[in-house]
Amino acid sequence: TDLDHFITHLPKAELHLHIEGSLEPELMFSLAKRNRLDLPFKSVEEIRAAYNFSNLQDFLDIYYAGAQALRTEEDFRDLTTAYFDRAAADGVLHAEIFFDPQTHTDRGLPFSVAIEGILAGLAEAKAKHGITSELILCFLRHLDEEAAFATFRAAEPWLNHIKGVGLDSSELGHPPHKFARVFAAAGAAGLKRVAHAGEEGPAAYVREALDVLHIDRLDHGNHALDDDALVRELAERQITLTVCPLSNVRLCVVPDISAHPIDTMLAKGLRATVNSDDPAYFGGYVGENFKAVARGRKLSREQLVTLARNSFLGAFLDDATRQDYL
Ligand code: ES4
Ligand code: ZN
Repeated sequence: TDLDHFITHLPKAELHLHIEGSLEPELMFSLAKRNRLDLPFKSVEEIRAAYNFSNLQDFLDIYYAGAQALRTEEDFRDLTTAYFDRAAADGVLHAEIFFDPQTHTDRGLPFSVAIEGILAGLAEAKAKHGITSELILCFLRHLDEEAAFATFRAAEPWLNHIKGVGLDSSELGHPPHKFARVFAAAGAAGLKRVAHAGEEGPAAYVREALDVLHIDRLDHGNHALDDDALVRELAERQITLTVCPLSNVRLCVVPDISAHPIDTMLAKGLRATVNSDDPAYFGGYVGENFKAVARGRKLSREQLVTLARNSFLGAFLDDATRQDYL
């Protein structure tokens, strides 16, 4: 349709994408075969049938299990190039992607395997599609602060290739302040700081992410809407929110797409963006996320342009490159 064409060709940046969450069942199967692993599933259909979540933890259990198929640098490179092929088809010009090193180092892979494979994929995507990218290292918040520090130390040889740090995994019970010191160390090392907050957690976690972690960008932020003073501050400071509509539906953060607050966020002056989170698990890449909210919330072309433009305003680009994209 005309709307689909408009969305596909809208230049956009993706700012919230877990590379491990782009592992499609087909690739999971072929990696398992290549690595001679036994998967707990007999078919691609069986895998997809298991993707029936009702909350974040149900999803995370399956997401961490799926990541076990990733064993070699080549696996991480293939994962990354597959994502960028999809992104290119969706009109993505720039992507800032998350990776979860602890998911891999905790099962014995060296830190180098994941990052070197991903970096090879990023270089290939630039050569093949011209897509620029940045890498954001996420700490798993269900693990302790010392584990996060150990991960930060392991990343040291690659800090020139890492734009920022993030915070993901199980939100409830793991408030941002748990990682205050490692975020301070990352800031002192010149890294950007982002954090998942207000996905399942309360507005108070968003407040902490701002005041204690000193985040440069907010991942999700849905529950910030419960606190008017917080919304006013986010709007005043033009903090970018990386919103993930299909993820929100699949993890029951919102009841259905017609109830998604994306346009409410814009109306309140928030710098909201549309992103795909874990597209292999949630039913669509960034273009599908745009289409879902465009139809579900009857968004105007102007609102769609604002959302796409916000992605470049919120990207960690230098001023000259940002101007080129805008
Ligand atoms: C995630 Cl949707 C979501 N939330 C928190 N942590 C995550 N890791 C991967 N996807
Ligand atoms: Zn996420």
